[in-house]
Amino acid sequence: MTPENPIEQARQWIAAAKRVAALTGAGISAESGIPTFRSAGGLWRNFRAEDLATPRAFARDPKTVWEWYDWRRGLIAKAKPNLGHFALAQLEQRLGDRFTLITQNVDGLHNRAGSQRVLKLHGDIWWTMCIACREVRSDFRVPLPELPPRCGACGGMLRPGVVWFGEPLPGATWEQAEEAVRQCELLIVAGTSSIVYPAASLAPLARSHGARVMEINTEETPLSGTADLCLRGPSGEILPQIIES
Ligand code: BJW
Ligand code: ZN
Repeated sequence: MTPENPIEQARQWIAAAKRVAALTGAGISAESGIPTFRSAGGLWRNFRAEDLATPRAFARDPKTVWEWYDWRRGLIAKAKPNLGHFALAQLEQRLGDRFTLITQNVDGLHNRAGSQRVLKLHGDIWWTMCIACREVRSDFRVPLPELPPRCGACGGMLRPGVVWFGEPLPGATWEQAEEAVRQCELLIVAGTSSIVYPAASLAPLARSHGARVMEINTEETPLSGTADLCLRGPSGEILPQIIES
């Protein structure tokens, strides 16, 4: 059932909830000019993003995978957070630790919008990890001087500090995300196709613990049928309307 005024409904739910969690995906950064994974603009040199985001692709051809990440790092470095990112930062300011932001994105735009506590389920594009000594470091250079880059400590090959298909999510981060979702009264799911697991299991987990689930997306997703409220449109327009006091 669609309420008469879904924006007003969403505002009321946010105002009434003691604890709120939000799960974001690539769509929230689309209005910052960053292509999503499964849109037409998600293609790079005719590769599908999903075929590059795998340990197998990296083992076979680390240079090509790094070239894709280097290209994305360049786009992200030039991009600015949009009104959707800022609205969620504002919600954190208002609710403090009664709000948890969980993101699948690796672009760091939530941090740049002012969000202080961000649970990054799929890592961060500005982190590198040495495949030999496992050291994780931040590296903000764009472009990187050498592809693939090498570890300053041991000379081993570095990989992007992100989570690829078939790899486990960072354990502590995932546990905090699950806990926040179990505790919340409202889960806002914005700009994700809701097809990548285990992130996509957070909405059903919220519902099974009695929370309302609100989806914000320009298109229908597998979540739409079970969400309590679907707001159709760009998150950069909708989030400010439902969050601004
Ligand atoms: C807008 C908009 C606007 C556009 N406003 N909206 C069943 C259960 C559990 C697991 C599996 C399962 N079946 C298969 C699996 C395995 C797999 C999986 O889920 N596969 C599916 C594709 C079926 N999952 C995994 O492998 C995960 N690991 C795992 O399960 O480990 C188990 C394990 C345990 C112990 C030991 C070993 C293993 C890992 C998943 C990692 C995903 N990684 C990536 C790459 C990250 C690095 C990088 O960025 O390069 O994460 S893939 C990619 O997809 C990226 C994203 O975070 C993720 C989700 O995509 P997202 O954000 O939803 O983007 P899009 O493009 O799909 O959607 C954008 C949406 O925005 C669209 O809906 C638009 O309409 C919308 N939109 N503009 C609002 N302005
Ligand atoms: Zn090393």
